[in-house]
Amino acid sequence: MKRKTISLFIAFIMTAQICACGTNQQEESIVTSSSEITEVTEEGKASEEGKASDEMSAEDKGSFATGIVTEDETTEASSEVAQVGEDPLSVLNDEIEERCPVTVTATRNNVAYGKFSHGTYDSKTCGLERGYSILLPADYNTDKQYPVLYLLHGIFGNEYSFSGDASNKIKEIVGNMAADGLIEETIVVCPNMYASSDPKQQPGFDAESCLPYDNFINDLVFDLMPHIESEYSVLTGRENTYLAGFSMGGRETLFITLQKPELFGYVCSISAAPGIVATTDKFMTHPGQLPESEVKFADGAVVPKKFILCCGTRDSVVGTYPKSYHELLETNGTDHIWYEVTGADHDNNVIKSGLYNLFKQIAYDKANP
Ligand code: FER
Repeated sequence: MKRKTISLFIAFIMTAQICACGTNQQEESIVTSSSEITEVTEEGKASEEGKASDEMSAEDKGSFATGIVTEDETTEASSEVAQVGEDPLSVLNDEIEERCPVTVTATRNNVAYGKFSHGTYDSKTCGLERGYSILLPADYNTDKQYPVLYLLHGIFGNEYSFSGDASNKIKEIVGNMAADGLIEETIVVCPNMYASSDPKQQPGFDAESCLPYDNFINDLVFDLMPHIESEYSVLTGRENTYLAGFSMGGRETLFITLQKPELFGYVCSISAAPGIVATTDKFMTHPGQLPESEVKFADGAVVPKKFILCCGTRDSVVGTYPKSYHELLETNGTDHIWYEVTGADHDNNVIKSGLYNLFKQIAYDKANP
């Protein structure tokens, strides 16, 4: 399994570099009107993937967008039934746990999980109608208002990357933690982070192809967040607005948080990709989004209550870049939580862990105001 994953990974890198191939589904996903919401199923996703690219399989693409599948994760994902022995509130503390407990990722018979649907919004930033997936609680009801997590995918991903990958256990983590009374039922919005005004532009490992990712901050703040806040019954303000992302999405999570720290109460940058500061890694030379001295919150800024960065100790894609961001933040005096997931690669184990710890911090703060 591991060997297959590694060879797929190498094959994918070669494919991506040689033909800058098209995995982008933007053209598919931006044709509907802004009010149209359609349900996305796992099967629906699979057929969308099939259309998206002849050159790259869904598994290849998923390796980057939502994480390499590891044996470790497959084993854990096979656990189906929760064994909750204790009252979750009575054991709640604010300690980081490297692994998301199986009781939190398990599918429970007595919990109704949310469903992903798909919507579009008018992106003034890109001059296009753009798509997003949204996980609404099972009993979503406009009489209530819900906190929102914006969750950003990896390179070559799109708004279907998380909704189409059942192994990241997002539905279960949010649903179980809400069912246990730890967190409020929460809406999860998964955007397409490639904010280009040219629908034909493709992501790739070169500076120009990465610019639309860096432009997502504008699309998020000026277009998507106002759309979500007007179309859905959401709680606003930073206490109720969370940001997380994986890899390329982890990098943009870090960038957006440093630029707009007042907008998000809880943040988790998972396995963040290189490029925040100038560097050359095995994929490309990055001009850098910020000088090293600016990898910090501005003096006097309103900042997140919890700002988490994490990464696997065996990350074969971004290596120790997340750790270097932690060290820069520390040098520059910016408060954050840093932890590593022992033995984890660039994979869903770290995604599950990051999301779990993000919600655990939210739960702890809500219980201890
Ligand atoms: C890079 C290394 C990794 C990079 C992006 C990534 C743009 C992203 C990986 C992912 O999203 O999984 O040099 O440059």
